[in-house]
Amino acid sequence: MNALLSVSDKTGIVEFAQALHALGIRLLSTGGTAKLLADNGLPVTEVAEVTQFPEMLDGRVKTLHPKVHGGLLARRDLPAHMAALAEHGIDTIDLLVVNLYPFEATVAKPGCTLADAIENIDIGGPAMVRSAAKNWQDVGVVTAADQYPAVLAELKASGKLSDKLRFALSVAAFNRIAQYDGAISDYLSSVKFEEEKLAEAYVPERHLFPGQSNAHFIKVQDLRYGENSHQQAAWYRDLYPAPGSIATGVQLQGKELSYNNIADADAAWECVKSFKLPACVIVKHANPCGVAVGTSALEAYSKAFQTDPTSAFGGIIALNRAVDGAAAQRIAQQFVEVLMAPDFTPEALEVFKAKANVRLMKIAIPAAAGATAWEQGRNAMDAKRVGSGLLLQTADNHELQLPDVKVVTLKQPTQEEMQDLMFAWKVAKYVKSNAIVFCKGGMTMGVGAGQMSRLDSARIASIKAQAAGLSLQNTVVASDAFFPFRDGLDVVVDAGATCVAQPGGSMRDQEVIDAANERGVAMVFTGVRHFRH
Ligand code: 93A
Repeated sequence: MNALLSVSDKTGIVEFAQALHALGIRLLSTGGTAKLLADNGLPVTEVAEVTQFPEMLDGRVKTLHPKVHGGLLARRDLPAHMAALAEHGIDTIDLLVVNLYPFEATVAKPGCTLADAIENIDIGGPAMVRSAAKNWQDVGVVTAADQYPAVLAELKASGKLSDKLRFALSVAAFNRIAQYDGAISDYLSSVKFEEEKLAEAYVPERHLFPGQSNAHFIKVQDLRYGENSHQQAAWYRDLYPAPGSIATGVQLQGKELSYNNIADADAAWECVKSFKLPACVIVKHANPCGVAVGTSALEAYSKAFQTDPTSAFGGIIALNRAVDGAAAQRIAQQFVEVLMAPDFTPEALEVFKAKANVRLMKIAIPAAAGATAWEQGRNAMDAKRVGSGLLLQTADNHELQLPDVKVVTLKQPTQEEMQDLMFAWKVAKYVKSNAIVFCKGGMTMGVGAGQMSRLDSARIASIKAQAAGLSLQNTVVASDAFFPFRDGLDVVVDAGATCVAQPGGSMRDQEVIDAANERGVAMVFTGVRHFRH
């Protein structure tokens, strides 16, 4: 059996090659890899010796030779193929171990020039990987160090690789090539071609325009079904997932995530990430049914749960602080589908061991202020499928700042009310329109979501508060879009709100301001709208 080893990342390659050698496998290798193996006392044949052709053009042409590709591509079951190999003195290559020039790492480095990037486009490596992966029935193709143990295990057990493993390796190989080519196309597409600047370091503006960058998706997993059981589904992530986005999460335990789990988890996670204080968001059917901040994970959860315990049943829960034993014990008292947090203490994990179905997701909280939107874990773009088309927009990443809030009534909000208004406004951004969100003391008191009429959202919020045994007296309220008439304002004031936040901008703003003054409540304009459909 012949193995060809040609790796840029040489982690673990010596040990792997030693094990192959011990199994009687002949080692072929390229310049740098061959030298490392020889330095470690392994008998290795240089590819140049096999091809009878020296590596040339600074290594650009090392393995691009019929003696290599013939050995990889020949079908062992076809006598004509084997006769051709014999005629040209070509040996089969049965195991290919390749990892590619580090293109992604190179372009991620500050100071990388276009020339550096180009030099790190591997040609011969992917060519061999494709040859071997195409001929998976006869060749095992290893493209990552974490595949070494599985390959060795089978070779040691039976002296060959199973069909199943060779096929899995082939799929992994083509995935890797797609990812690699995606990275190259992504980088090059973002280069603004200015001849005089080509030698300068170029930091590509990634993640801005779909079609131009980050337009490559990698499958995370197939899903059992889609929104409903008769729909097929899969989960894809961006080639460069934003740190702290749910695509970067790790599932620690529990049943497989479903399509709806992932969509709701995303809604909960995006919302909880927006708070600096310990916060908890409980989502049902894409809407928060309880959001709160507190002094700890336990307090934030307990408050969030109070908003709407009925809806919280089977909810998706996100916390922006580690879940400790106390919080875990309290959360475990309710039926929970998914629980997300940046970490779980060993005590918390112990609590959920007894609830093996609960899906625990660990996701990092990304960088905060000062970082780019992407570094803060937010998508730059939003997409929605319509008919046979696609609607694209930059994501709603607007964050309201206190100085941008304009008080428009005679009555000023108190400091406490202002804090609650800012909290309510943040929550309203994550509630489907029309959104009406009553809050007090850093927790939601009533959420009206997804109604065709703003009045109905206000009424529903009030009915739900009542059902949860909460009083809306002296609450603040946020409305995701302006009140077109005074009636919406009247409904929320009748319900008990003393302070209202809305974007403003209606033709009848004055009528609504007059109404607020007449009713003796404070009102602020935010100047931004947060429709979410
Ligand atoms: O420059 S290449 O595109 N041309 C080739 O013919 C070739 N063959 C292997 N790059 C090529 N490789 C790559 O060299 C492999 O994919 C691997 O990443 C690297 C290993 O080189 P060395 O063994 O000299 O360290």
